Amino acid sequence: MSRLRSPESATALLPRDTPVQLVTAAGEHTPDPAYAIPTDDELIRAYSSLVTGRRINDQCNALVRQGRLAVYPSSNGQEACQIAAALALRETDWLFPTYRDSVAIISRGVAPAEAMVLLRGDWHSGYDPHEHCVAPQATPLATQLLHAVGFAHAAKLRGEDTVVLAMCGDGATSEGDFHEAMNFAAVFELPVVFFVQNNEFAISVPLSRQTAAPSLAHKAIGYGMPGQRVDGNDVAALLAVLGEAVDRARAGAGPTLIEAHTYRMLAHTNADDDTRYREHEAVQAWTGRDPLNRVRTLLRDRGLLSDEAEAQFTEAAERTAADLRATMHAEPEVDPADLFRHVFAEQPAMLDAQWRMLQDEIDRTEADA
Ligand SMILES: Cc1ncc(C[n+]2csc(CCOP(=O)(O)OP(=O)(O)O)c2C)c(N)n1
Ligand SMILES: [Mg+2]
Repeated sequence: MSRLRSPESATALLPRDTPVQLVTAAGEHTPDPAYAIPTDDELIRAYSSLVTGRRINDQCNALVRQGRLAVYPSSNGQEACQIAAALALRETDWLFPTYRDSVAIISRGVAPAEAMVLLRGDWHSGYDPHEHCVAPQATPLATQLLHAVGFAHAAKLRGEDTVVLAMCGDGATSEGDFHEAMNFAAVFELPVVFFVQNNEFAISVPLSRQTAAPSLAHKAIGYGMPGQRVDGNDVAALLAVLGEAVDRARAGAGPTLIEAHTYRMLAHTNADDDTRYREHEAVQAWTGRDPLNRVRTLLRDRGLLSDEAEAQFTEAAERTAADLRATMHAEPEVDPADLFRHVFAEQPAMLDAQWRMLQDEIDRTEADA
C-alpha cells in the first residue's frame, strides 16, 4: 500500500507562513482561529514560572563569574520556550533536553542545584532521570533526539501512555542524527514532539548559513509529519501549539516538528565573545519582544495580576536563587576516586596506572600540608 499522501493532505503538513502568535509584543491578545489562548490560571502559572526562570538564568550567569560554575549556556530571552516545554507535559511524560535547557528541567521539578552539577563539571548528571522523567542534558548535538525516539518506540511497544518532548537548537537540525530521529519517528508513528528553539545562532553561525529551507519547520513535510512555527517569545502561543502536538502524539497520531522563533540574548556561553559576529543593535531589537513583559502586560490589563501576586512571584524566585547560591558556594566534597568509578566495568591497566599516579600525588600533597 502506498503511503504517499494526496496533494491536499501533504499541504496540511506545511507550517504557517508566519509563526503562530496569541499575544503581541505589546501584550495584546491576537485571536487565532486554530489556537485558543490558554486559561487565565494557566497564564498566571506560566508567568510565575517565567519570573523564576529569568532569575535562575541571571543567578547562573553570576555564578559563572564567581567561579562556581564552569560554564552556563544561558536561556536568557528564551524562557518562554523553556517554561512551555515543561508545562506542556504530564508528569509521566518525558523531556529530552540539551545543555541550554536548564530552566525547562528545573520547571519540571529538578532541584536547581542538581541541575547545575553537569555545568559545574562534577558529574554527567546531578539528578536521577527517572525521578522527574527528564533525560540527562545532552551536549553532543542532536544525540538526545535519537535517545528520545528510541525511548518513545519502547514506550509504544510496551503500550505506555508516554509522550516524549525532544528539544534541540537550530544548529542541531543540520546533524545527521536529526534526520535519523525525524525519519524513524515518522515511519513508526511515535509519540514524539520535536521542539526546535531557533535562537538564530549556532555559536557564531547565523541561521542563514545553517539552512536554505524556507523555515526549519518546513523540514517536517519531507518526513511526512506536520510542522508548525510559533513565536518563541509568546508563552501563550507556545503552550497552545505544543499542547496540540502533545495531544496528537498521545492520541497515537505520531510526531510533530515545532520551530519556535526566538533569540539568544547573551553570548553562546561565557566562553564566547558574541561582539565578534553580531551587532549590538540586533540584540537590542529583541529586548522589545521580551517573553516576560508581554504576558505580564496582558495579565495586568486583564486585572489578573495584583501587586501582591507579583511580589509573591518575585519573592519565590529570590528564594530559589538564594538556595542555589547557598549550595553552589559550599565547597563540594570531592572524592578523587570518582574520576575512575563507573568508567569501565573492569578497570584497564592504563587507568590503574593513572590512579596510582594520582594517589601518589595526593599522598605527597598531604605530607607537605
Ligand atoms: C556533535 C557536536 N558538534 C559540535 C558541537 C559543538 N557545539 C556545541 S553547541 C554548538 C552550537 C549549537 O547551536 P544550536 O543547535 O543552534 O543550539 P544553541 O546553542 O543555539 O542553543 C556547537 C556547534 C557539539 N556539542 N556536538
Ligand atoms: Mg541556536
